[in-house]
Amino acid sequence: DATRIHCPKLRKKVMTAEAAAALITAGSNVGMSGFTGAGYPKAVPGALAERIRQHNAQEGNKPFRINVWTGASTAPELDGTLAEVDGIEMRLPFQSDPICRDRINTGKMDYVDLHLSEVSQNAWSGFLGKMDIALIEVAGIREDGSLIPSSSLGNNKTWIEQADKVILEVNSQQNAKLEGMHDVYYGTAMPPNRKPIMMTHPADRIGEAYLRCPAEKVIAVVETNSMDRNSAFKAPDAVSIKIAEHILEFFQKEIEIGRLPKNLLPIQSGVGNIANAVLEGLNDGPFKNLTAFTEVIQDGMLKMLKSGTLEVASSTAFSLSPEGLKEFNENIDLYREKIILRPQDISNHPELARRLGIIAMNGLIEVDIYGNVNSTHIMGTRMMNGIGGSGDFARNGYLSIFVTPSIAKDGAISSIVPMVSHVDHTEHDVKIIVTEYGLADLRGKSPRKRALEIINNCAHPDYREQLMDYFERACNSGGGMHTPHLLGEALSWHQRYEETGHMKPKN
Ligand code: 0RQ
Repeated sequence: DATRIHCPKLRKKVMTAEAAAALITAGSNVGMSGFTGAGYPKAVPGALAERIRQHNAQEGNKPFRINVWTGASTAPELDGTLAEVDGIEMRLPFQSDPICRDRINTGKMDYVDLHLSEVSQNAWSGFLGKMDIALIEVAGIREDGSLIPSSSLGNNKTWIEQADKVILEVNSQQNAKLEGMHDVYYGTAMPPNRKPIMMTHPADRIGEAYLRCPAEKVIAVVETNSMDRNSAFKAPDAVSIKIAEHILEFFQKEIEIGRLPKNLLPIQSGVGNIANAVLEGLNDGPFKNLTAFTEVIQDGMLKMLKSGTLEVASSTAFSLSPEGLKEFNENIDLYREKIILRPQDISNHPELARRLGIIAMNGLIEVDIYGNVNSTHIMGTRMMNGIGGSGDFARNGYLSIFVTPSIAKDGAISSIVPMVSHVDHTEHDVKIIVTEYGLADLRGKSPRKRALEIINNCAHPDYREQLMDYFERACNSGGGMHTPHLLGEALSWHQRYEETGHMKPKN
């Protein structure tokens, strides 16, 4: 097998994952690669977890823990394995691992949930403390020591620049033809020295294909050969197909009215089954020459690129199923012309989302009758994943669409509630809500008009009466009429669910 390490200086630093893990000290802030299960380090985190396990067995009173900063979510080989040995003191800025989630929600791990566009700026500002070491997966090392990024870029540029020491994992499973697909922007600066980002189309290239990395910083190089996480998607179900239909119909109308061009505006789509179904629906629809300005490329987007529905996709990472990855690898010559991977501070940049006028489409956990959206917290207290890029795109996009099934947990939970138990996207950031029952267009509507639109168009029929009853009593309560509420009752649905397992009152 031909080596992927072409820099002689760095070839001398090749060692085992165990030897590299031994270079990470307790209490370190470690900046790792990885975004939605793509491009995360595969070997050193596991070796470190084993070292932590052994340490804790001997010196449990002085636990060995590190702080883990990434691009976004990773995989069991990183978050899972380190969380399992209670090796993570603090995690940021996004995760979706079940063990990690359990540690966060039982109070054993601190979690800082951040807008993904803002992480690198926070790091540069010093708001997060000093980064000690970067642990980055790459697809190869060039002769001059520059790095060929792998299946995600995330915060890698920032982590390499900020860390004194860098550990590289060179993964030979990553397709060698990823080389050239990346566009690493080196023009970022901190205020007051910031300049406009000269991008007016998702296809614009404004940076370099490689990550710069001073060879002196590299303290270890580990060779790996394993696949990204690649979880499978469910085939679109009846609910997600309905949601996709409502969105397509809405787009058609907006084009007719002249509020959207025929090829729409750059689309951003979140992760998950519903988002993927919407993309499948778009692919089957009448649209042509679409563009995407997004943070993850999932299977649905590959299909759109292949069929020609989508001309180009700008992203920071892939999030493919095993079949999606196979399709990508088999036809990479086609895809590499149409996909650009950027650092997440660029893929999610508020300036660019606003300038390009993106159409943001993201999932939600619950939305209230006035249009405030909770994307992160179950019953107001338990973390699900994190806000991710949804806030970057929702607030700054031309249209922000939030999609959700009208109910969760077999109907024990209404996704539409009197008041959300946590707010991620305020009423000001939310323009369209879609469930399988219909679409609520909140643009230009006052809170009371929005309530009627959401209850009548989106709520599950089993909950409509209960929602309308709350709304009407709130309106007649003698309280404020701008956003009428019954404050003592606003969160009673959640309280009831916690106590009885159902949001509906018994009988
Ligand atoms: O849990 O599988 O255990 O039953 O939440 O819900 O309906 O499958 O929807 O996969 O699209 O996820 C908001 C979490 C939606 C996601 C969220 C339970 C439900 C199920 C998942 P089970 P669905 P999705 C791009 C943009 C924030 C980040 C973001 C998310 C599970 O979209 O993380 O948008 N968004 N990033 O049963 C209790 C409720 C519930 C509920 C759903 N009201 N109460 N449980 N569930 N609603 C990507 C990145 O940023 C990287």
